[in-house]
Amino acid sequence: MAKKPITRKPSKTPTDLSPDQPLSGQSPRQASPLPDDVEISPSYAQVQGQGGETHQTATNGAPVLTTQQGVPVADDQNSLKQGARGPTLLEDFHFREKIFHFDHERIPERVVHARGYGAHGFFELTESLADISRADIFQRVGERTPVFVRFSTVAGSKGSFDLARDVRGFATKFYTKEGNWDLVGNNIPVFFIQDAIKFPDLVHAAKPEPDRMFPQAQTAHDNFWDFISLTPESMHMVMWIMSDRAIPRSFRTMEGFGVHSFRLVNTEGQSTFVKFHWKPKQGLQSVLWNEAVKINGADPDFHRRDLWDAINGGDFPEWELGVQLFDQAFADKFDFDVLDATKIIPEEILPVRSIGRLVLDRVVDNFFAETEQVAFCTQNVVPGIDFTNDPLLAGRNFSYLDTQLKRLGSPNFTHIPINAPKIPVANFQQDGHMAMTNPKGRVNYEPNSWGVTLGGPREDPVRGFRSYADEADDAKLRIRPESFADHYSQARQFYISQLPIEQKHVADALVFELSKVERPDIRSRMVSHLRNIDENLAATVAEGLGLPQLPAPAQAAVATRTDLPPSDALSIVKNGPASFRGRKLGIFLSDGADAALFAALVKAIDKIEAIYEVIAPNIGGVTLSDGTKVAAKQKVDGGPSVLFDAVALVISEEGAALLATDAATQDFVRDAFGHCKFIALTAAAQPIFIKSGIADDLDEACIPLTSAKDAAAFVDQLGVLRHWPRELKVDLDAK
Ligand code: HDE
Repeated sequence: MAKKPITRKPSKTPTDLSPDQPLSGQSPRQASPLPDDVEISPSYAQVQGQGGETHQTATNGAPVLTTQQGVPVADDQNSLKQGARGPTLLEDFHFREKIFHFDHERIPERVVHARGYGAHGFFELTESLADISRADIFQRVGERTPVFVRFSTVAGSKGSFDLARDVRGFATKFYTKEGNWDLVGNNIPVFFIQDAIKFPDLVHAAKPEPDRMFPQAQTAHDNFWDFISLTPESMHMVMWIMSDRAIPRSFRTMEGFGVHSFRLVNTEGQSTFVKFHWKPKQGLQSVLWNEAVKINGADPDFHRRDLWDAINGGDFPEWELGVQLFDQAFADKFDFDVLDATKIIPEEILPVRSIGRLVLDRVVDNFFAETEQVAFCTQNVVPGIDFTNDPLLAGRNFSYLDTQLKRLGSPNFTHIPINAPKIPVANFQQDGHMAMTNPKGRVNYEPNSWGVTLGGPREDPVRGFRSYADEADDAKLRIRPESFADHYSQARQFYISQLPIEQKHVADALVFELSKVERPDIRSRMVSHLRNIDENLAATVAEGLGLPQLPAPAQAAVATRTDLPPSDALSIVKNGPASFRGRKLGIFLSDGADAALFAALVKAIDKIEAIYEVIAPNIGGVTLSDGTKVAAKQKVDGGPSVLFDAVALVISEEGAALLATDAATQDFVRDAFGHCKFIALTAAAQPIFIKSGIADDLDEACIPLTSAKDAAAFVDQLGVLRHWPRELKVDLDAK
């Protein structure tokens, strides 16, 4: 006799909090709401009615689970079998469709910038550019334009970690009233190469090596440095990626740059060159390399979680859009070329004029639909914004459309909501895979004589986009102009603009990366370039690598200029935040911890609109000295100090006795100390510092917590973020 088939009933998970629920272990603005229905039910499945029809309703009131054809499903747990133990039947169209769809869920990841994270927001014009550009978005002060921004790393694949040492993409799609404008920039204002024809080689060299397919998301390997050491034009970019710009604390604490010189064109057809800048209102902030490595293990999603939490907590990240505007006569004064994407125009020479603000205030509803399918194209410009002859930009204008077809599979990728303009589209393009917005009527060509109502859209010579009438009359050549030949002067300018501690980080990063390079000749060749940038830097790196002797300087097409002055705008530390606002304090509590001190810390943190998270010996939380229960956000070995901008240890004697020998706790304090963070500690926490071997080294940024006043004073200092003098004491490379 056939056995009775086993069916699984949907189980219920209780959603109401137990009455003795402890205090939350994190700032309330960060806490995510509990779902009101966590029942295992069909409600997560596709419930969107096409065109607003009402759903078929199940007996419990939820929408009925259906196939893609809308057929109601009775059993989604068991495939159709001949008898309880099979065979499984081919006629099971529901099972077939479900698996078929699943098998096709993935689309190719981006060939570069695969790992990214996006959010919605708006751009608000604060200063009119009407005299300089006819672009609608730059006309009316106070007007808001919807935007979608995607941040990314470059080299790693989609599942790689966030804190790779890498350039970050900063791509913005402006849904303007005259169509979509995409400003597809990076967090570094220059690029590795001057001509797009070298891009495939650059990317091949940076990605995992093709035979072994490692290392993932790292430039610390032979192929990358081999290519770079043979490409002197990369040297300015190398200074930037070896600086802490390549390990930002958060997307919110990075600058963004359009990199190329673009043009703005006004109603008279006059052109002004422009370089675009995004300046974070949050101030610049990066992490240390040792910290980055550990964050990648503790929370590979550190940057996406940070953006998600900030926006959901109501702390909307904001950037100013700035422009550097100049004309040909100004450009001609430089001995470098403004068409060369390996050069900047220092802000001290041409100040950045702020014309608007970007606010990100809404996370995506669906990662795939929005962040994964968003298709940026540098050639998406609007009337009033135009290209220059930067040869890198020209290559990009070709590449991005191509890549969208590859990834999204159809020329109709513009029909996907995240890519569609928010204004009507009218043309005679038609058909193709997955065409979603289809023209009606008989006429699909022009010119036609069907009249205004039936004949469809027409060109508008006045409103329409007209390319700037740039004149060119030259021979066809494969050649790089002389004006692109100086590869070292601005690299040097960047280096000398850094504070000593930042210069140390550049040297450390070079030593780290080149120490992973197996071939000594490549290491040495890199040092030969550094000699053209700064002799001290070259000597420090050579020593760090243990080179037997300094190689001769690389041959330079143009000798390095040593008269370019330092630029404060290039330092991260000089452009840090005004306060600890929006940053995260980790409060490590133990049972019996002083309730008043904890309350004082929380109060001070709330006052400056920062956030906190409680770390405890276990996730169940702790009971404070006054009997209050506090839930933990992190168990200590899941919440290492690298996740926080500063830490406070409010520990009781009994807590210290329990924790002093715990390896995770010791790592917590040693890392906070080694990473130059501000640390507050109760007297009872001392045994932890003793056992961790740092009790004798505590300095003025390790602040004793005895009273509520101490807690407030500690929080007041946190805007400095790091106690840099400590680094020189804890790092072998500094000795
Ligand atoms: Fe890109 N780049 N790129 N790039 N790029 C892509 O387009 C390319 C360059 C940048 O969040 C690709 O949609 C070439 C500079 C960002 O979706 C591809 C060259 C800058 C993003 C492509 C460059 C960028 C991309 C891959 C050399 C800074 C991510 C997927 C001429 C100004 C956008 C895609 C997003 C993505 C080509 C150089 C920024 C293959 C040929 C310089 C932020 O089309």
